[in-house]
Amino acid sequence: MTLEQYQREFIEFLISQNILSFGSFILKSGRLSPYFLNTGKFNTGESLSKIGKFYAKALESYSHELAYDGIFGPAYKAIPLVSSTVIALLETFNKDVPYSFNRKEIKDHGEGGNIVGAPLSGNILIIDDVITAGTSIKESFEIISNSGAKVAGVIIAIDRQEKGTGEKSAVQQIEEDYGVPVKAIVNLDQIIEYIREKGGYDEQLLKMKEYKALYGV
Ligand code: OMP
Repeated sequence: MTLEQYQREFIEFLISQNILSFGSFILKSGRLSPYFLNTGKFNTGESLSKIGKFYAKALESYSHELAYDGIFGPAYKAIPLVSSTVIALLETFNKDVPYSFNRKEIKDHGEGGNIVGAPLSGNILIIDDVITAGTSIKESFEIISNSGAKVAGVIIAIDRQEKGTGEKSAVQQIEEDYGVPVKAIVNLDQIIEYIREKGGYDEQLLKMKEYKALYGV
């Protein structure tokens, strides 16, 4: 398992901000998880600025596999993620990328339409926080294809690498069903590697490994 420097810094940042926490958490799927990613805690200017830079860095490192014309962030949680990522792409990599997000409410007056920001056309990358079973992300695929655009791929913060309904992970299933790459800034194996390298997380490490043995792919 290799960990690039920015990935190490990302995990460090998540832990320091309590965005990645260890304990006992009931997931949407009903599973009891020893760790949880709470991106609702990207709630200051500094943390938002940093998360945008990490997504941008990951997008640059996957650029040979992931080509896109615009980025879509599904409401509500991915709206600040897409906004901070396009700012970071401009400021760090000098790339001015169109972005958009959806409204959850149907708008029947004014400019109309459910998409705010750049019109969806060409190859659109979806940005989101975490995929466990893959339920939430499917809506984004529908929104993009209903607009006549194509999904270029997906970028998320953490790939939990756990089984969906079958033997594959939700990420693997989406890659197979839609034929697009799904990339993460880091995955569960890398988080495990990080806490192993760091030391002092013996109990958490044990629980993460148990969880992986039970639900991992
Ligand atoms: P799926 O829709 O099952 O892919 O789950 C994704 C959603 O699960 C996220 O949008 C969150 O609401 C929630 N979640 C987290 O935010 N962080 C986690 O570490 C795990 C989950 C989860 O419940 O699986």
